[in-house]
Amino acid sequence: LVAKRREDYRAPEFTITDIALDFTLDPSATKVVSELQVKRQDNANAPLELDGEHLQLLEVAIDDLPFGDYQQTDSGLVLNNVPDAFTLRIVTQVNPSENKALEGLYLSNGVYCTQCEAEGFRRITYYLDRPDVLARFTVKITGDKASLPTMLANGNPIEQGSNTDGTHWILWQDPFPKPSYLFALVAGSFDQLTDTFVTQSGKSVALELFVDKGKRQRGEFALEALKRSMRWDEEVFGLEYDLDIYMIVAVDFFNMGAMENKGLNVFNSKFVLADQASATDEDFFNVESVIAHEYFHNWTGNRVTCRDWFQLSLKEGLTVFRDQQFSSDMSSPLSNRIKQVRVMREHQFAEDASAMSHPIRPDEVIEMNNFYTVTVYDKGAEVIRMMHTLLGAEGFRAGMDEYFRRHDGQAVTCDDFVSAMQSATDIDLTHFSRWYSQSGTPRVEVKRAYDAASNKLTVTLTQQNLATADQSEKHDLYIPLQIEFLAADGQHVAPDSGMFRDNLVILDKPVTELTFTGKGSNITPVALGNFSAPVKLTSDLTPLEWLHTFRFANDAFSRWDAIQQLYNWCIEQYYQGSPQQIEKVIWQGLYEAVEASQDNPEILGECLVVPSFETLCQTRENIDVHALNEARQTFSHDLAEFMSDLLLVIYQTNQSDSYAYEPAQVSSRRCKNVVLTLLAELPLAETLITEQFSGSDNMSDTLGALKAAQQFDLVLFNNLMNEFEQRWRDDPLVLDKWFGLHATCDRSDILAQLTLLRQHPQFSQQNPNRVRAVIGSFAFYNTSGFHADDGSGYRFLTDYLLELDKTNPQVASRLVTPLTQWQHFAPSRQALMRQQLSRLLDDASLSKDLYEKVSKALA
Ligand code: BAL
Ligand code: ZN
Repeated sequence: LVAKRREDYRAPEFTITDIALDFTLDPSATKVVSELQVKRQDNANAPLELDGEHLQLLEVAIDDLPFGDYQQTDSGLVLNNVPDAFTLRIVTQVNPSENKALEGLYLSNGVYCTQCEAEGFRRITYYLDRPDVLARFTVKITGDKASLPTMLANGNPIEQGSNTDGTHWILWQDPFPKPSYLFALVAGSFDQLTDTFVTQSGKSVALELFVDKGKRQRGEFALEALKRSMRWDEEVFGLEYDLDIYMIVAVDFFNMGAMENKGLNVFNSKFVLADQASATDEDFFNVESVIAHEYFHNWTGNRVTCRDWFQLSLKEGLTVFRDQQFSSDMSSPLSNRIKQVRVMREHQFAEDASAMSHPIRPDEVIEMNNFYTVTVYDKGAEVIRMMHTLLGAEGFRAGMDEYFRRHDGQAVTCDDFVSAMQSATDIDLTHFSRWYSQSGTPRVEVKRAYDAASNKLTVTLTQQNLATADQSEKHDLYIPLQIEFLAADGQHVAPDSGMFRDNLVILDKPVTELTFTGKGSNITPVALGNFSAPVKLTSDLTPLEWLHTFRFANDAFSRWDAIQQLYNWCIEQYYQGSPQQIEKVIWQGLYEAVEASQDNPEILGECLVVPSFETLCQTRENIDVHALNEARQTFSHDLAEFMSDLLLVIYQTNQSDSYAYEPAQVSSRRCKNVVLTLLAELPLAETLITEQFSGSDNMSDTLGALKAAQQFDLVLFNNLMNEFEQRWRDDPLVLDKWFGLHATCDRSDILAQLTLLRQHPQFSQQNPNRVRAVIGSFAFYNTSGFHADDGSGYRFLTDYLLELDKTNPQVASRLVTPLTQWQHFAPSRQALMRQQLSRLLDDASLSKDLYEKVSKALA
């Protein structure tokens, strides 16, 4: 298998200006007639090489005459001796019901739907399936009138009619030229929600949301979220919607979260359906943010798209940043920022430390689906955020305006984006743009040295960029570091010079020094405010200084982070077998920090979450998994015990009367449930858990009780889980939460439990949500079970992936991730994990998705 390289990009030899598609839908034999207007782009006599996979070719004609001078290959169709401009007609047949990979055209619970990004269109018809070929699409769909009353494609419906054989047809036209990955078709029977949005220029847009029959009420929140997104993009970026109709369809079988097809988003139903009884606050949040994300793609992705797939972060990093800003405006900046940083520290840092390390703009790809990663998305968004920090909100907006002015309607590169941003700032972004080409997580160290003779304190900020699996040579990066300095009395002090702006210093060389003259030695640097750069920070702060930071820092994120650093330090003392190093004054300090925050459930709810096992792994090497996991748990237990009286008070004061999804309630509920999980370390929690479970009027509290019960004791957990199953057994989306809780339970017979879960009537290997809920939850989050000392957890995952890979390689390749991230663990464990990776590689029919990740992980 050969990797494609970014540097090998060549402009296409032909382009397609128009495509007319004609679908006759049939579950096992859908006929696709495609009529293309093709134009040669260069003068050479090159053949036309079209992409195509899993297609049955029925007919080829050029300018209405049958054409036979072609070869079919594994990956497409090569047409020789074609004219410079011509009409190409290709007829193919596909089998949607057999398509279990869920790419191209497939059936989701009886609904025809498509997924074409990145390279799924080639499973529908032969085409130049690359993002830099933009064509106007016209789509005719014919299907059974009774079972497929709704038939949708991109753009506007322009004509429809009925046939005498019980079928009907509809013609859709999308006036905006687009790449094939943005094509969509949906046909089925739905409940429909409709609304209207009037744009800032007064245009009326019809909004239509399609959900499974009987789920209409669960779609209401998503529709409201869509309207909020549309308004926000107008207000913040001046961007208005461009078609007369915007459609969203929720389907049950979907590999990704959602897809931004022009005018016709297709969503995983998990990110559309939400109501008080069935959805947690987190579900509501996710629905709103994914709805916004896909909507924002209409400009950042669709109007301006990617030249090639190596540029994926051009649209994804930028659109994630935009949805993050939106969510932050809709709810709370602090909890949003913490959520984003948790993703970076738990998952992105892990990816960068693994064999899959890649820059946000990758250089080499075997299977593009493997690069829809936390690096391209979330680190990509962090890079955009740094530009926002450097340019300021106004400068950033000016740069965005210029980006659209230059590139609307084009397929462009990350360099084009940076160049547009450059036009809006005096800061030279050349050095900064290395963030696009360099992989790995920079380390930044903060150290202090005091010279008593001159009464001068020097704060040294060192950046270090270590080799990664994909790149041995590294360069210094341009790192905007938000920083504040606290004196012993909590007052802020400023260095003699060297700041770029108030509270912002630029690290653009290996070592940067800041000095304080005449201010004594007792100054606490509070670095990485608001997580201003995606780096790992180490510093010489003492535990008491972390508490000092919590008390006095201005930046709310830094206050939260100080507590996290202190927890990390405490857990390390347990891990080293010397918890007595944690003096009474530190326990007391933590108690007082919590006590002082009682009227702020938002920060309290965040501060009372102990760093996850995965986060703890990112700053350690040669890890003894069970010792670290136990250290974390014992610390949590001792923390809960030390402040149990206070936790009880907090639990009682954060009870709300009736449910509403609004920021104050969400914070308070989260705080209450975080406290309940901590209290679950103690015997007194049983009554609280059972009472919360039976009295709950919403899914957040119900799930909070179940999570606490999982922590508390297996008997209670099983009882409540059985009750929950009875209530929700016919609701697969809700039951996914139940599957996930079972799969993450710390119990010795976990593999037997997983086998039972796989036999559950609601489990289906064809449905990615179910697979992720059971297998994904186990592999990613069941530390004790997945990392069992005998390697049985690794073997279980491997057995499963060998099976799943035959039908859905994309999902299999996502789930292999924890097995490939062995780098931080002790050598004996690495060997066990690699043993299972070798079993995967031994499979001669392994998909290229899995091959790419597994072969790298074994290299
Ligand atoms: N473009 C794939 C799904 C998403 O990021 O919106
Ligand atoms: Zn996206």
